[in-house]
Amino acid sequence: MTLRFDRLARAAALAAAMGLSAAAACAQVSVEQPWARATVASQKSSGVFMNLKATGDARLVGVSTPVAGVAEVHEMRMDGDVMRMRAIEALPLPAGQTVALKPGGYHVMLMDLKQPLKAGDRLPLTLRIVDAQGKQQDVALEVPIRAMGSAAAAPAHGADGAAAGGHGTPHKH
Ligand SMILES: [Cu+2]
Repeated sequence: MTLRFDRLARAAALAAAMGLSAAAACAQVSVEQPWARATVASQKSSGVFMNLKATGDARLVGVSTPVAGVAEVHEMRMDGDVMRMRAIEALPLPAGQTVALKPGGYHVMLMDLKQPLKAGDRLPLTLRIVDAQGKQQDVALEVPIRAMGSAAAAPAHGADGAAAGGHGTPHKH
């Protein structure tokens, strides 16, 4: 009788644990304030920025958009006095924490743009998220395109818009 009760209790505990892990596998990722930097005609690259928050531990492992030949997640870091950026395999999204993609920090890099990004338009962007259980989900966004990151960063007459602002450092991979 004792043994049987014990088994039942274990079964209940197991069910609870499975319930919990099932909930964790559905980690929801919320995307706030996404925006993409508008480009001028000759410009072939730009950045997309947003705040990401996952309900459970997850990672951003990829991005894609039909408007660019290449879309990558980049980080920026100081290398001596030079700010450099490079592609990263995955951006960790710890549970409950807001991870900011912003000029001068992590960002989505669009290269080989097939058309200029016009302020006021939107661009489709898909985020590929993998949670701690390895479950993959795609989050589709319509990202507003804006002319600038902030008023201070706006070039008055941008022969090359990329030359101004936090994202303007030369691209070095
Ligand atoms: Cu970049």
